[in-house]
Amino acid sequence: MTSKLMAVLKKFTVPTFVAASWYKHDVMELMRETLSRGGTANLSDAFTINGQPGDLYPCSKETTYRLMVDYGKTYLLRIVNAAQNQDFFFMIAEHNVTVVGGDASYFKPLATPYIMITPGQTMDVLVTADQPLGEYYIVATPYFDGGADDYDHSTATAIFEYRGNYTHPSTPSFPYHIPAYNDTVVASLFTSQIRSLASPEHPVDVPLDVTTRMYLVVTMNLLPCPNDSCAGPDGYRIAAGLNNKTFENPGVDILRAYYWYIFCSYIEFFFCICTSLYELAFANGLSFSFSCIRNMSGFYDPNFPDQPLHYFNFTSDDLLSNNVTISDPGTRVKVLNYNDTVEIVFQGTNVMNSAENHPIHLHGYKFYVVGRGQGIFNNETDPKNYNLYDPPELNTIPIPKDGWATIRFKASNPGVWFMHCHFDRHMSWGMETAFIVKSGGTPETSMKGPPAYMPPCDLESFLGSKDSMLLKRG
Ligand SMILES: [Cu+2]
Repeated sequence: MTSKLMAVLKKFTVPTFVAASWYKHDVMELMRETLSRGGTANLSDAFTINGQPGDLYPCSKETTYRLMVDYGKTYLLRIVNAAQNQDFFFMIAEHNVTVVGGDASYFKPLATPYIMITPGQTMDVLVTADQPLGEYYIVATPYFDGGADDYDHSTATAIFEYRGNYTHPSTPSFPYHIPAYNDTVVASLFTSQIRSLASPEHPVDVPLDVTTRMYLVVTMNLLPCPNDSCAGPDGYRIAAGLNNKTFENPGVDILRAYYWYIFCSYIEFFFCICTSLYELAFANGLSFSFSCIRNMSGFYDPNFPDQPLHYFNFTSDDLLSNNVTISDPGTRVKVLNYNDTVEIVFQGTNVMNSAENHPIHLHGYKFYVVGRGQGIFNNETDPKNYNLYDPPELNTIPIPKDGWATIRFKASNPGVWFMHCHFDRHMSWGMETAFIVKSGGTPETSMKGPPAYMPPCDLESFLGSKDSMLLKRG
């Protein structure tokens, strides 16, 4: 089966379907406004497939994307969800697809009438043009399992069009079995059926001896706002977090700060510090202070917690009090040793009645998803059901609404790696952290240096050019 599958995959160029969000206004301006007000995010005005909203919108019928196909042939399609805040059911009317890969990993072939794909995920599917000659809609339609009715209800379409002599319909066939927009059962069923090939050619390498265990509680949160003037509940600022820690973007990116910390020569490093302090003092008329050294070298804290400070009934409908909603902002990272074997249990919550699935994405790695389930993770019984035989190897995994998911990976890629919810609004509100994976002691196991075009170790790059006190002084 495996070699046949590979032969099929190699035969085709890959038509790609990128589902995305579309806004009438400048999306960056909308985001800036949302963050300054502290309230909810704007909804998109449309979804698109390959840049076109499709026939269900009154603006793009002439330019709706069409995939021309020949009867009897099998096509490999690559589906990408690049939407900002929206999961999709993706389907082709009257055609099943066979999912064979995702996130650049092979899967056991899975025949299905629909896929559920979250922001950040990619999936590779085979589809055979075996229906009567005609035109069939391809749809990307929202899957939304949140409590509030605050999602873009529209559906993007493309067309799967057979070549040949036939009378083209005035309207292509539409999928008649689209799951309900909030059907958590079918969405979860699809995700839970994905398996690695686990073949001799493509074996799995699941870490079995875990050295680092983390239990991360995924929450929506609130932060106090001066004079209760924000647009969130009761004048608070809407935030989000992992283990009640809301990630704050540092003034200098963590990778650069970390690299300078370990690689800059001492002379160069102290030259930077001294120059910075001199210039700062000059700019502000301040006296030299050793506390500046600590602040300037402290762009992040290596104290991201492995577990929440407080355990509570994470999926309760009564999680509205400040002791569970208010989070603790900061730039905290988790430091791993080279080749640590890491297990993370992500626990979904219903804090502020905001339970929904969260597509968690890790940079720099693929991980094995060894378990998923509903409710609160039980650390005695649930691990007994882990799939260590053929778990999917992914880089993005939807954490089920009011449920949990467990991933494992080996920290064999040294560097600084972001991990975040792939709903942009949640990421903007702080639902993320970063891993610093230390080098392994040899050139082959060490983080590479910055590219030649990186700015040198000077004051502006140290402080961040826009926030540089020097520029303000000028
Ligand atoms: Cu999220």
